[in-house]
Amino acid sequence: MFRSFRSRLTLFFVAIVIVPMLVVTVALFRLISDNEHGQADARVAQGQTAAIGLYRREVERAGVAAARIARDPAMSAALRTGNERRVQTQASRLLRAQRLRRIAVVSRGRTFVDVGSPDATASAVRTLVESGGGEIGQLRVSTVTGTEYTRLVRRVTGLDAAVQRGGRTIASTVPGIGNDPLPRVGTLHVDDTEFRAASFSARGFGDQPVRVAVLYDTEAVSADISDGRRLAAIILVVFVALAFGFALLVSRSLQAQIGRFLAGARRLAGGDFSTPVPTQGNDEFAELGQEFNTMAGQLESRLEDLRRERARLQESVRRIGETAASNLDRDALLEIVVRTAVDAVSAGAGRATAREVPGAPLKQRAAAGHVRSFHEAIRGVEALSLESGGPAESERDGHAALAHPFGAGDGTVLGLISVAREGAAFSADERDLFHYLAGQASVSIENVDLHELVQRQAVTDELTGLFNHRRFQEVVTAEIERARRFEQPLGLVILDIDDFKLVNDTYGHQQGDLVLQEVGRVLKDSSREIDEPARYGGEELAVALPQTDLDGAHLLAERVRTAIAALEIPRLGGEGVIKVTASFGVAAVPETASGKEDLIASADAALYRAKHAGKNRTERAEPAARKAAPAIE
Ligand code: GH3
Ligand code: MG
Ligand code: MG
Repeated sequence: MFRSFRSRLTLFFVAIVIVPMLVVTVALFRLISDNEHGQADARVAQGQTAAIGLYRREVERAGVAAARIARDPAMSAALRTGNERRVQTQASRLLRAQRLRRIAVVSRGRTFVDVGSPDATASAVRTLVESGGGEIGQLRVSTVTGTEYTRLVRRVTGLDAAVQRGGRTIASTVPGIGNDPLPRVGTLHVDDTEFRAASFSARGFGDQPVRVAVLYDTEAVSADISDGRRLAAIILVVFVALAFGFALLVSRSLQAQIGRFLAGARRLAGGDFSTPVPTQGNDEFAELGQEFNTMAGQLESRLEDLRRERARLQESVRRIGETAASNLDRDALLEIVVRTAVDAVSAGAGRATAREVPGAPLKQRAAAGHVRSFHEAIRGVEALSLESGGPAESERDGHAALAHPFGAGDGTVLGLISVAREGAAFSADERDLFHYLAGQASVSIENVDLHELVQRQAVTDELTGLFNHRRFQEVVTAEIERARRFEQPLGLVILDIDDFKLVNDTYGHQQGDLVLQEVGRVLKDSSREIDEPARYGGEELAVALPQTDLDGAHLLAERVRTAIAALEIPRLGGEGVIKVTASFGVAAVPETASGKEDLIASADAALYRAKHAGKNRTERAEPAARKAAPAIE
C-alpha cells in the first residue's frame, strides 16, 4: 500500500503532524470551554459579591433616610396626633422631597401608612419612640425599587439581575424571565437564552424576604468560547499549513535528491559516467552521493580496464590473423612476434635479431617499444642466451630482461627474441608465456626458411644456380611490362656454348656439367644486381637487362664472351684445362622488338646468325623496321 516514497512520506506526515494536531485540537477546545465556563462562574460570583455590596449600600441609605424622617418635626407631630391622614401627607411629602421610594409606618401590628412604590426593596426599619419613652410603631423606609436596583447592578457589574419576592419576580433586567425559582448557583433558561446564575437572600421591604440573582448570559460565554476556539483553530490551521508547507518542502527536496540519484543510476545503467550526482552540504545524502560517485568512478575504471583488455584481445586476434597471412615473410613474422611478446608480458621494449647466413653477426630485424632505453639489459640477456644456446633471464640495474633463441633446428642459433622492462622481475607466468611465444615463433621461422628454400628451388636451376626457364619467362614478361609503362629500353642477351656436344662427347657429361657451371658463373658475375641471368635450356643461357638498349646489351655480351673465352676449366680426373667459347645474340625493346615473343625470337635469330657466321661472336638482332620489310615484299 505504501510502496512509493511519496506515500510513505505522507503516512509519516499524518502520523507525526495530523494525528497529534487533532488530539491537541480536541484537548484545546475542551480547555477553552472549561476555562470560559470557569471564567463565567467567577464572573457571576464576582457580580454576586458586588450585588450584595450594592444591596447593603441601599439598605444603609435607607437607614440614613429613616433616621432623618424620624427626626422630622412635622412628621413627629403628625405621628403624635395619630392622625392617619396627616401622617400619610407628611410621608408623601418626605417621599418626594427626599426622593425615597417607599415609606411605611406600622403600629401595633397594623400598617396605617404606606406610600411609594410597592416594588421598593432594601428597606431600613426604625422604631419610633414617644418622648416619654413608649414605643409608637415602626418606620420602614426604602430608597430603591427592585427595578432600579437591578439596573444599578447591571450598570456596575455588567451582569443582569433579578429580584423575586414571595416566589414572584418583581424586577429584572432580563425581560420575560418568569417566576421560576432562582437557583443559588446554576443555570437558568429564559426563552432560548441560557444564563449562569447565582442568588442570595436579603430582606426586602419590611419583613418580606427577597431573593436577588445575578445572571450571566452564557451566549457571551459561548461567543467567547467560539472566539477562543476560532482563534485556536486559526492558529492550528496556520500551524498545520506551515507544517504541511515545510513537509512539502522537505518532501520535494528529498524527492529531488532521490530523483537525482535515480537519474544518476539510470545514466550509469545507460553507460554514461560523465555526469556525477550533485552533492551539496555534508549530510548523509551528500555522503551517499559521494559514495555513489565513487562507485561510478570505480565502475568506469573497471569498464575502461575491460575495454582495454578487449582492445588488447582484438589486437592479438588481429596479429594472429596477420601472422596467418604473413608467416611466409620472416621479417613481418619477427615484427609481430616481438610486438605480441612485449604486450603479453607488459615489457617496455623488445627486439628480434637474426643472422643473414649462419656464422654472420646478429642484426636487429624487428623492434617494439623504446629499445634504446633498455639497450644494456637486452644486450646482456642476448649474450647470456647466445652463450647457453637456450632461454635466458637477467635482472640488473632495475631492468629485467628475457631472451629466447631460435635456430636452424640443428642447434645453431640463427636469431634471438628478447624483451625488457623497468622494475619487477618477470613472473613465472610471464616467463612461460614469453618462452612459449618465442618457441612458437622459432617453429614458424623454421617454416619460413623451409618455405624460402622450396621457393628458391622452384625458380632455380640446380646445376648452375641460375634462374630456370620458368623464372626467366616470368622475368621477361614483367620487365617488358615495366619497360612499356616507363618507356624504358629492355635488353636481352642469349648465349649458346659452341660445340658443347663435343665437350660431352670428348670428356664426358660430368665435365660438360662443370663447363656449364663455370659459364653460368661468368654470366652471373658480369650481371648487375637487377639482372637475373637464367639457364634458358640445355647449354643456352640468357639474361634480360632492364634499362639497357641494344648497344648496352651488345657491350655486356661482348664482355661475357671475352670472359668465357678466357676461362680455363680444369679437366675432371685429368691434367690440363678445357677452353670453350660461346656465341651471342642480342636484342632490345623497342629497337628490335616490341613484345616478349618478339624479343626472344629476335635474339634467337641473332644467335643463329652468330653461329653461322663462325661462332664465338655476338650478333645484334635486326632493327624492328628492317625486319618488317620482308613481310611487305
Ligand atoms: P653448336 O656450336 O652448333 O651449338 O654445337 P653444339 O654441339 O653445341 O650443338 P648442340 O646444340 O646440338 O648440342 C647441345 C648439346 O648439349 C646436346 C646435349 O647433350 C648437351 N647438353 C644439353 N644439356 C646438357 C647438360 O645439362 N649437361 C651436359 N653435360 N650436356 C648437356
Ligand atoms: Mg644449343
Ligand atoms: Mg651449342
